[in-house]
Amino acid sequence: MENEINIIKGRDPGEREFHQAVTEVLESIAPVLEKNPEYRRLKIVQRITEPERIIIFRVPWMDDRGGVHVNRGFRIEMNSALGPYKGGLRFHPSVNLSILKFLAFEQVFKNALTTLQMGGGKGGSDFDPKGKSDSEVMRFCQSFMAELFRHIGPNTDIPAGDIGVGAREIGFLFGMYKKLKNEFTGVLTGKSIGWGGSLIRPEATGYGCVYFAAEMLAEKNSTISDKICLVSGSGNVAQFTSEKIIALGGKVITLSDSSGYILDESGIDESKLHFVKRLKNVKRGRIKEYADKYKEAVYTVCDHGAGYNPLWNYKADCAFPCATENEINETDAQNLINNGVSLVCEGANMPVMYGGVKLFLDNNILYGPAKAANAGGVAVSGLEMAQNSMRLSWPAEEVDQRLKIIMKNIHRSSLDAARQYNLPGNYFAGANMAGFIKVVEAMIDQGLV
Ligand code: NDP
Ligand code: 2IT
Repeated sequence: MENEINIIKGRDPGEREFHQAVTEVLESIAPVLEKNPEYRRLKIVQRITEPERIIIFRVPWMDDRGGVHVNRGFRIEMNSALGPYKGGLRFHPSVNLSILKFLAFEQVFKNALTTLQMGGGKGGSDFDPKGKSDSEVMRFCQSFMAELFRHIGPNTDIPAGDIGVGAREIGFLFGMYKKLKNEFTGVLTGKSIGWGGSLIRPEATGYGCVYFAAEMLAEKNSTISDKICLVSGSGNVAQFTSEKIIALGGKVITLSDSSGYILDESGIDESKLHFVKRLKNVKRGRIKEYADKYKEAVYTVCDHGAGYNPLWNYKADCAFPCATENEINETDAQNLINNGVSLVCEGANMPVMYGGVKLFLDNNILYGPAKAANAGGVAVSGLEMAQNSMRLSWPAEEVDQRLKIIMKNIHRSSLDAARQYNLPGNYFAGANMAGFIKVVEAMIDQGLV
């Protein structure tokens, strides 16, 4: 296995995040390869780590003062064994090929776990929507879609949102696709409810993450009720993770953005969360403003050079990292353990570094890995596609019920796979194995393509 990983690293040196994701998956599915020698003969590892297609393109756009800008657009079409490529678009200055390849790779197995018919993909741009006017964002989205439209379609590749891409961006992208293709189809998910979106899609990643945490706790005869929870981020996933924790009787005491975090030991209740939603989704302000408004909260500026994040260093029961990748290093993981945290459930993609993952597993922390725990978002995207195909919309209760069942099934299949390979309670290995086997069996059925 080490040899295979080294070949992948040597082929694309410098793709740090991609190598990290590949190493985590390949190390945990090693027992599956041992048991199935034909996977090696068929070069499954080499095939599954090589994207089916990568599209990179220029995105020129004009700001409100007439200044010209050029960004880079990407779409990684990773694997279509289980269905059309499916996965989000990220607009953030840090976006590069390595980050999108890691996200696309993870998406393949995540989508497999949902049991819906979706392959895996990811895309985006190094465009920074922060501080841009609505018209600048619109012009950027239109230019981005002016190239992307020829590569996607409702049966080919169906993008959605991720960091920096929410309902506003999906609307502008959809409008341009429709104009260019002269077709009103379900080519994007995360659309607004009035024109083809699904109820519960905005909530789905966060709600699903908490449903997954509740399943893990139920295994230990426990519930979310009265649990003190650390949540990072303050975007889509953090907001709805917090909303569901609060609804189930838990207490959320932190939220963050890339500038800093707030600690509110009295608990972020429904009305404070409503303030955060307006602050982040309408005003597009900073989390610091929470502490300006609520005097019981303390704001701490993020110190990137500190080597640890103090947000993860408070007495708590549960942690829900919902901001971005690699936000919990080994020191943070040890701090969480020392503070009595017994459950870590990932709303973000790959928020815990591999050293931290190993610490959680060694210390019997209930650890819900991203590809299982945050699969609720893409699962409801799959349900949005189903509703679009039928030209029908299901009521919120129905979508939520289906989401709950899907999260329950992902929890079960991860546990079952782990038990089958003598790793009881190891959701990390279990989710990787269950997702991997499903994709590989489909690849084998479909021949060498
Ligand atoms: P949003 O853009 O809505 O929110 C992102 C949040 O994370 C913001 O609070 C942002 O702060 C913070 N953040 C982003 N980048 C960094 C960084 N480099 N350092 C510190 N903080 C950062 O995105 P989402 O909530 O949609 O996504 C959050 C995570 O969840 C990502 O890992 C995403 O891949 C994952 N995810 C999202 C799904 C979805 O359906 N949206 C589905 C499954 C996973 P700031 O405002 O300062 O940038
Ligand atoms: O990481 C993810 O699963 C997402 N950003 C959601 C993808 C989707 O297609 O809904």
